Amino acid sequence: MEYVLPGSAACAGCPSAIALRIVGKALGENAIMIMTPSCAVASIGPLPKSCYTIPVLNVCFASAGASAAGLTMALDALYEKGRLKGEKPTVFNWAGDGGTYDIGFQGISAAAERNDDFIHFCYNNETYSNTGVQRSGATPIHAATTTTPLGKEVPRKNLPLLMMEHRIPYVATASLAYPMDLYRKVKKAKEIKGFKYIEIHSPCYPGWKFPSSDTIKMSRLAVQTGSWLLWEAEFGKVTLNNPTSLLAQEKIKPIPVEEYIGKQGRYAHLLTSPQKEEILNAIEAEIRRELKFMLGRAEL
Ligand SMILES: Cc1ncc(C[n+]2csc(CCOP(=O)(O)OP(=O)(O)O)c2C)c(N)n1
Ligand code: SF4
Ligand SMILES: [Mg+2]
Repeated sequence: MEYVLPGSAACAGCPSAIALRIVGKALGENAIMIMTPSCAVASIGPLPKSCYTIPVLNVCFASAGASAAGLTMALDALYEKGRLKGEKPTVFNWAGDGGTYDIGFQGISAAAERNDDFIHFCYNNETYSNTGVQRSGATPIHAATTTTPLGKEVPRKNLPLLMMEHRIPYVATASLAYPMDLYRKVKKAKEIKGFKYIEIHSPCYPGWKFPSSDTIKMSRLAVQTGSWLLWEAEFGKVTLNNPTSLLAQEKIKPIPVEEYIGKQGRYAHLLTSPQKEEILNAIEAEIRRELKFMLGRAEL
């Protein structure tokens, strides 16, 4: 099964398209996708060459939580009345970080608290890419965007952790550089009833300014430097996944963060700054703190 056909209007090497292909293979064709405004919507392409192969509902930003909740409940009602038979389709949201962290958060939080039965996927490219690379709540500190031209001054939110604190059955983070880990997590989420949240780190070359052929390389460096952590939580029980687990236990050393940041034009101002060493040290200290914090959560 292919969810994304040739004819997609996405940029070459688009992380959303790559991620959706993997997710599609794990979910199978019995699924219904809801999308909020984003590159994923803009990528659909003009009819008759639209690129997604399953039913898609395109809803407004604020309503991802409510739309998926309504859809999954309507399906449940139809099964209860005997008007539908067979396996219930997997209902899932496909939303960006803007749609998840910021504009859609209220409805997503409400659906999580109700434990509505769907998967919310956030492909996190750390900006509002579709509208010209504005900062989002997921943009990391110091990254330049069109609304933070001198670099963002505050850190990103930790949304996967916030979602876990909704006491939902399943939360996971994933990376395009570890496709089998992503595939396994989606398969697992599909089998669990209730609200599931999966966030996929999605390096986006036009916004981050790296060569379009390096999407996967950048994804891998994010994990190997400890800038993006791989973990999952079932009913609040956290498990760190490799290589994050090995980094957290200090069995392997993180790659210096400059190897990752230095390859992205959005940090160019930082690399020529007189405070460069101080800032890089602070970023690495924060990485060590987060690894320690997540290891502590895993040991609870
Ligand atoms: C309520 C509302 N505000 C703003 C917009 C304009 N808009 C469309 S896509 C987008 C950016 C979405 O960012 P994200 O969810 O991260 O997806 P990406 O573009 O990065 O794929 C914005 C601000 C809109 N469609 N609706
Ligand atoms: S801007 Fe980024 S997320 Fe949007 S289509 Fe291009 S690569 Fe994909
Ligand atoms: Mg985005």
